[in-house]
Amino acid sequence: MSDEDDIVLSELDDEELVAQMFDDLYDGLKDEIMEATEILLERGWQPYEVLTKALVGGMTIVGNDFRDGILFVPEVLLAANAMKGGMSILKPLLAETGAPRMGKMVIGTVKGDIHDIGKNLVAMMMEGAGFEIVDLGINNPVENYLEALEREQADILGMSALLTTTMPYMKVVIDTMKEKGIRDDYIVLVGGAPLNEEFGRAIGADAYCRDAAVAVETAKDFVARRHNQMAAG
Ligand code: B12
Repeated sequence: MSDEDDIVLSELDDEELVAQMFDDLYDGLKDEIMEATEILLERGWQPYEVLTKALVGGMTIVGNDFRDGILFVPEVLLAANAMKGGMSILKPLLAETGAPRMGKMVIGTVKGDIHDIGKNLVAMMMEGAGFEIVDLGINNPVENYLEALEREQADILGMSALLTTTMPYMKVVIDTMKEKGIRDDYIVLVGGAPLNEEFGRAIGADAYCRDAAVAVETAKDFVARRHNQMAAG
């Protein structure tokens, strides 16, 4: 038995508990994360504080190590799953307290493509960063995207493709948005292993994101810029 097994979460002070949550998220320990989330709430923490300081804080470390090749997909999925446990407790409370929303993203893998691991990771990391996610799943024709963007009043469209044969379909979606005069109403982010920055630019996306951590940073940047523009006039 390691020392870890002897830790009683409720006996840690707030600072120690948050540090322990960072470790537990990193290790994908869902039960521990849920218990610690409850403890912080009982101690009077606001749900939004628990989300940003404990869960998102921990997930940022996971995201950075994933980006830097220190953590790999299975570990990140476990961490994301642990985080989801904590979020399942906070979600109803956040809805009540009206925590500031980062924005809403519609995300899906394009028509003809069934790869969804990367998309799911992006969705989870974005959710962890405070974005609301509408996940359309795999194999999406242009109509699915357009319908969801309008229905959900989304801010961001995210498209994923893992095949060289399906990535051109992203351009079909963006071109259709242009035809309908709605392209500039949304921030369009694209990703998937075969893509690159040049491709993103060529098809008229706002940005190509090489991984989930970059997706979160990029989305935050664009949303902040949008808010500033709106404030300016
Ligand atoms: C797992 C996998 C599968 C699984 C998919 C399971 C699933 N549920 O997703 C299965 C076995 C089903 C599969 C099927 C096929 N696959 Co496959 N697959 C892979 C593999 C090994 C890993 C992909 C993956 O999940 N990577 C891990 C994730 C985390 O990385 P990621 O997807 O790149 O996502 C990250 C970023 O790209 C970015 N990102 C991704 N999406 C988005 C979206 C947005 C909005 C943003 C901002 C960012 C972003 O962030 C993510 C997280 O950091 C790749 C090899 C590879 N190296 O990519 C081949 C690969 C993609 N597959 C390939 C092929 C050919 C196929 C098949 C056609 C095989 C066949 N003959 O049947 C079928 C396609 C079926 C179809 N119609 O889609 C080829 C594609 C070659 C090409 N040039 O097009 C690859 C490259 C393998 C190879 N070297 O040949 N595959």
